[in-house]
Amino acid sequence: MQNAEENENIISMSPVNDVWILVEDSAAENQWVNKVTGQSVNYTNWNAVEPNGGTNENCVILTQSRKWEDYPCSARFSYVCERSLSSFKDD
Ligand SMILES: [Ca+2]
Ligand SMILES: [Ca+2]
Repeated sequence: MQNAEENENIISMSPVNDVWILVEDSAAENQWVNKVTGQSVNYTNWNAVEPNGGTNENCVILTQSRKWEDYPCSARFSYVCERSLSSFKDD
């Protein structure tokens, strides 16, 4: 999850369900990290009252309102996987 465009892309791929995005603050509260890259997130799109879960909610879902909400990591949602285009190429 790098930017607003990617946010939109994920919404368009998953028109029905809320989905996990691989962003967590499980290591340090309110220090949101992209689990794919290991980097701090420089783009966020929190819903109005979010994040509001403190240490009980360390994972992030992308809702149909295009906003992020922190959520307990034990909940079940679909995952969105990021993959670079080169990994789809044939040799
Ligand atoms: Ca948290
Ligand atoms: Ca929350």
